Amino acid sequence: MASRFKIPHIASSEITSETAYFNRRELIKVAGMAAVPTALAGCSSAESAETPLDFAAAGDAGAGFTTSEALTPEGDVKSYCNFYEFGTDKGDPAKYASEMTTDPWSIEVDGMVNKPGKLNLEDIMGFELEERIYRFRCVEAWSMVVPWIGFPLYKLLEKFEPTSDAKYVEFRTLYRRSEMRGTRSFTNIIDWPYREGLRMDEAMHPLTLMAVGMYGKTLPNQNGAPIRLVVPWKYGFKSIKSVVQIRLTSKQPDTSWQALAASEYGFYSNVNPEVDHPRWSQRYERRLPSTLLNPNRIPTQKFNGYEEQVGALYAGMDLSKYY
Ligand SMILES: Nc1nc2c(c(=O)[nH]1)N[C@H]1C(S)=C(S)[C@@H](COP(=O)(O)O)O[C@H]1N2
Ligand SMILES: [Mo]
Repeated sequence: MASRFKIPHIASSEITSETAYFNRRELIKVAGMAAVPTALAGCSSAESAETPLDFAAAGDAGAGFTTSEALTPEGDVKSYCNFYEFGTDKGDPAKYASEMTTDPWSIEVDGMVNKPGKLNLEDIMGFELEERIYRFRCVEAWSMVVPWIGFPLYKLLEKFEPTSDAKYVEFRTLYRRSEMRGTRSFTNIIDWPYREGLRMDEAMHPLTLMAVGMYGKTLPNQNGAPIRLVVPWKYGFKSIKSVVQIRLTSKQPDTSWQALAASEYGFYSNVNPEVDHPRWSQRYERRLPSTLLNPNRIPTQKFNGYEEQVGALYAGMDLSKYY
């Protein structure tokens, strides 16, 4: 079992940076500059290279798959990020992810498939794109509503013909030290490359999205350009960014967060207000924008509000054991 004492600096650095972020926003308000876009408070150096996309409204998935809740302002989604390859502070990805080259790009798909192969950027952008407005809940208890643009993961997997031995899907992020300063840092805590996994039925579920854009445009690097996973009923860390490898396996894959602290980050990581993280409650979340004076605290919903769509995947499972 992973010891909690091995990793206290994660908790403290996250709490510190989060507090610093909220304080910064408060200071800006107090200084009477509330009209300054949030993006400027969080970052400023990253050049924005996003280009507009052609996409349809949510397709086969239908109405239950797109929420009508108010969107989180784009500036907050772009400036308050987790992408440890670029640092552990929430503002680091917006400052440093522009150092990552995202073109050319390819995803290798192998393992238990009849047709292993590769998708290049043109292939990736050739999928029919649709917009999905999803709630997104981080394990650290903040949340957002984001208009993603992408295609269901099952459409990608089908092209490679998974065999009947395929029970899980493993994902890996690009690991390029020269362009990812967080991986070179001495505060580096993750065993790179960043790895995540899903059970086959979770991967094939129509809610599970490969996103190539948000807010009508291609993804900013800090949000996982050129392509990232979005699994809206699971904690944010499952939604792996900047994916370069997809492998179909017969055994449950190891994930980066489990390797770091298996007692804190399980394989399933379904959003669940009834199962606390060992170090904090999961009953409530702070919907961004959230400030010290106006935390915008709301109750967390089971499966992040997607129980009707995905609850059956976990019928009979003890969710406090399979957390
Ligand atoms: N490769 C990679 N993917 C990642 C992470 C990361 O550090 N590296 N962080 C995860 C976490 S903890 C969250 S909450 C979401 C954040 O996505 P966002 O920054 O686009 O909001 O990305 C997830 N995907
Ligand atoms: Mo997260």
